[in-house]
Amino acid sequence: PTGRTLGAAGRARLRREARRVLLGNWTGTSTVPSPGLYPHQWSWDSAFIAVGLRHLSPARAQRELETLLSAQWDDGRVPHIVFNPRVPLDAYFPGPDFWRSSTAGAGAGAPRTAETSGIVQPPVHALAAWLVHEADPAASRRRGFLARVRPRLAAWHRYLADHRDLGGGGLAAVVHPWEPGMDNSPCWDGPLERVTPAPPGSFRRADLAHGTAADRPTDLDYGRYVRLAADYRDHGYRDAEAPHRFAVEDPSFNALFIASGHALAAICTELGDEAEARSHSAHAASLTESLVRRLWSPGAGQFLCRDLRAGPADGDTEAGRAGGRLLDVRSVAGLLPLIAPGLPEDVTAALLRTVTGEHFGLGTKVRLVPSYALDGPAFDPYRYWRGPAWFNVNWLLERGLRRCGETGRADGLRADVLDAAVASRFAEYLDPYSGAGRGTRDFSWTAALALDLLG
Ligand code: 9YW
Repeated sequence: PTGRTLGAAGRARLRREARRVLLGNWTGTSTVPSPGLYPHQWSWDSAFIAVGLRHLSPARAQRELETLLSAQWDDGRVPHIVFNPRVPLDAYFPGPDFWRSSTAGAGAGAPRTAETSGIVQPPVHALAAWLVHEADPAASRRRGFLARVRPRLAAWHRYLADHRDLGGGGLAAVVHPWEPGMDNSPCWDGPLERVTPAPPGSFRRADLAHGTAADRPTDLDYGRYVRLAADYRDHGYRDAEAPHRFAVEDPSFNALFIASGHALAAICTELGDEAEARSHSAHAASLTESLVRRLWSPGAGQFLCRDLRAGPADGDTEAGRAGGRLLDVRSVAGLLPLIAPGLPEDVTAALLRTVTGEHFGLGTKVRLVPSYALDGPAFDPYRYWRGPAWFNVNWLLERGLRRCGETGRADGLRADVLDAAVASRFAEYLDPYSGAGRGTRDFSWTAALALDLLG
């Protein structure tokens, strides 16, 4: 692959700079997303980081994932943050003194020795483990990498299947806006209206010391995030008992679950366990079927989120049967199922039209795909997941396009991601129109995924 504007020297520089970022953000056992803003280990960040680290050091990439998985709870959940005990308590909010996993989460099997959050992030880990293995299969076999992570990955997927099918239709639901990893997506505006925010004086945001307020979620968003997390904690992080006032089926979370299910099947095949491989493939296929049945909107030409706590819209008998209500909000999350094998052909064709059409504008209006429709009423080119383009999302779309045989478009997107990564000094996210970097710089997954796209 060659960058549109990056020559050999540019590529070498990108490789050198990405390496500098990843080595700089390495703590000895894992990588922080950003030393100032996010000074601990984040779950899906680590999966994306491992995908890039495999090009520098497959052993380090393995370590990244193993460190995260070693903080897995007995019920199988992989927490969204693993706290570094050497980092001061007030460096990040909400920190270990808020989540109190080792005590509040004891009933759900939280680790005793590590402090973690109690919510999860998208299950990208089996996909990452498989890609890490593929980078150097001989070294992976020598270290018994897949054999070590396989039971933990299987338990993680089992947690999602057994504890998170809150709608009863076969998909995994998210119970907090931080879980799908797209914190302040306009998709959550409706569901969050039902949540009484925690009083503003009851917590102190640490993010504003590092980020511009206009680029970050609002105080009202934070009040609601805190309330939902505190309610979960106060019910011992037990899904059967927690009120889960926020419960949404998100297409991107489930698409990653599907892609990781297929990866877990490949891992089992590699380990010679064909029976387990078949059961993971069958589960991934049934998730795909549920995804289409419950979240596909032919009218929108994309997948939508289903709000499980909303009543059906008038006359919407299909939604009534499925439970809850589809949210009429165009987030990029609804395009990410392009990475999932086995979608019906008409669904894939419609997704490809939507990604390049007026709402997302790939190749016409923008170079990188925005997080939310350019013409949506809540669009804001600066504010986090309400418009800016993110590198992990675009990396996933590049894979999706390539998987669908859209080689030209995938090559173009790849080139644009690489250019934007260099030009923005590995920004956390970008203004989708101007390509100007926003948020923090030297952001780990931006560096890692650029490295991966360099090949
Ligand atoms: C926060 C670490 C995380 C990402 C999320 C992103 C943000 C945490 O940062 O959430 O404090 O807002 O939304 O996807 O994993 O990079």
